[in-house]
Amino acid sequence: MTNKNQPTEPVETHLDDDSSRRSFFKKSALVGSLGVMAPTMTAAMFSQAAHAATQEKMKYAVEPGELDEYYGFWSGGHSGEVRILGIPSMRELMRIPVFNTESATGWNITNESKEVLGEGAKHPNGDAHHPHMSMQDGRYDGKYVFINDKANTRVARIRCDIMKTDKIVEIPNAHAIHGLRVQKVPHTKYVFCNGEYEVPLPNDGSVLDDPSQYVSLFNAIDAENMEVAWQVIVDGNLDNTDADYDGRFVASTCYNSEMGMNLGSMISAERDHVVVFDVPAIEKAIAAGQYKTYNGVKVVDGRKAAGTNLTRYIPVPKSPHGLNTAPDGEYFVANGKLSPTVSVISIKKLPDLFADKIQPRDTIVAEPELGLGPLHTAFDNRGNAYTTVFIDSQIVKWSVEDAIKHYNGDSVNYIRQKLDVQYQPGHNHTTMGETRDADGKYLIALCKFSKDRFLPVGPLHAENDQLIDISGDEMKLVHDGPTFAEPHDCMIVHRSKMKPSKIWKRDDPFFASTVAMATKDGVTLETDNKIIRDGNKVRVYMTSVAPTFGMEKFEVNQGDEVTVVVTNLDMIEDVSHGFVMTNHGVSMEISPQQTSSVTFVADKPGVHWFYCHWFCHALHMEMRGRMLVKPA
Ligand code: K7E
Ligand code: CUA
Repeated sequence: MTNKNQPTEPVETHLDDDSSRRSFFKKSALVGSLGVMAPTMTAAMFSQAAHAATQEKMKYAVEPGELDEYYGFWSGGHSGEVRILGIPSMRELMRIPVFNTESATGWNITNESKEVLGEGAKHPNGDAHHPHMSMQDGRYDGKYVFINDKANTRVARIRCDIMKTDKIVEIPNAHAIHGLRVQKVPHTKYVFCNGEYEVPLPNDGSVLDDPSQYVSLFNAIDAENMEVAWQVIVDGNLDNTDADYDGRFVASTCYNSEMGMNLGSMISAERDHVVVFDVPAIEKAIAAGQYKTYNGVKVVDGRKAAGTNLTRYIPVPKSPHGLNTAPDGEYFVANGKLSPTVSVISIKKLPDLFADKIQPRDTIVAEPELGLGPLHTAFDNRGNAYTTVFIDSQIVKWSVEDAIKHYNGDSVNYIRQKLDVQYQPGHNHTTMGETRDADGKYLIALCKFSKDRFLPVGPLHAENDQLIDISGDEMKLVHDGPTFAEPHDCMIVHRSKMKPSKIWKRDDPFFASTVAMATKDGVTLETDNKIIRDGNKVRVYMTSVAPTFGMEKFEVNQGDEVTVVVTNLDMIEDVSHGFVMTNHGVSMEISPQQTSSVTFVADKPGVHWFYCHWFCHALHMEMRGRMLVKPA
């Protein structure tokens, strides 16, 4: 299969070379059409056209000082973080470290972040794919964003008031958590996620090279306490997932029903499947004790051979990928990947499937053919679906209703438009499109390649998040947004749903353990600057008010384990301080009214300056002090 947009031969880019510039400009519809028309245009016509083009562009401009209409939460892929972008400006507003180590905020350096990371603090990496916000009755509630870590089989929760990760759970038994979505209705009690890879259960070394004993697990995590509520053993592996709008069904794609251990065997069968889970039936089975416990988790058997009523398997063309629920709650859409089609599954028919009144294939109500490599589908509020086709490098807009008519023998054309994107889109996402509030305004295409769209920056290229206006009859590409690894997935929430804090509250649970430690030491964090010695452990408590730390020096012995606790007494929004201990690999953020702490060993005798690394004041450079280390 070839790709017309993405030549595979190496291309040398010379910015001053005319031919490459011409091909670059050809990509721009505006310049391209003006270039052709210019000779026959009068000056007046030209200025009118230019004016119209400027007006068109202004529609999407967010002027300096103006605020965006939407928050976009972007998964940072293998950077392990989450980013917040404003939409439509596509400006990056914030980075939220999650599974990575981050030096500006001190993530995986401070004691507070290490407490969140737990055992996972030993993993400096992550692979964050699917960010999804908690919901009430199928609508975003602005409370949490959940995200998976495929690299280390974890799920994290971000608190949307402080925009910090506050819980991370490592999922036992499963291997490589991939697809993740939340329960939409009646509210997000569970976060659902898929173990993508197949391993023995338990994976303790007693079974090794015997794939007949491997399984994949579907997981439900309690969204409040972030513990695994239960797991379901399935046939085949699991890829992506989504939930319905009734609180009963969740569906996942499986691309390796063969349980193959290499590429050839994974793609050998003509059909794989979508597995549908009946959540209340699973809860009932657990309540009735029909489970086995592995590594402390209740596991039920949803394989066909188990003959339970917990799951049903719907065959679909081979190796499906994305699984998306239409916002009207009517359909699950499974995206074909190796098939040019997507399979539309009627959620209304699923109760009959579970009651064995109909066959699995009877739940499929359409199979529109969209192009090469359909991966993910997004929706507007007018009955249209938007599917990324990876190999064709396009977004295909299609009518769900017409696709159903076509499947029933009507010769209607269900394709509304195919739009080139640059290039190779994986996910796409519409504004509010995974909720009942889908508003059909914007679509983001998250493209894995960007060759020739941006200034070259070395062999590792930027990737490309493209903003598409979908409010009219035609999709219009309106913005290119270069991005660092990786434009994986995003979710877009209207700003009216969000209520982030502007400064910390002193009783925030994020630093409650540190407050408890201070209380035990008899220290009042808001007033005291004190050193507590406890054997060779030294706790240094200090305040900070721009531009000074409450302590200009402290003395310890070489080899002491030193914990520095800083409380930022500033009340002024945006006056964050930092704390860096020079030459000790120590840095952390202390935002207004926050307490942060860090522990390190003072292993080098001599004078070591500590300083504030968040610019806070005209005398920020002077915001520093000394640690005096007496030789052992
Ligand atoms: Cu399509 Cu990890 Cu969301 Cu990749 S999965 S694209
Ligand atoms: Cu405090 Cu810079």
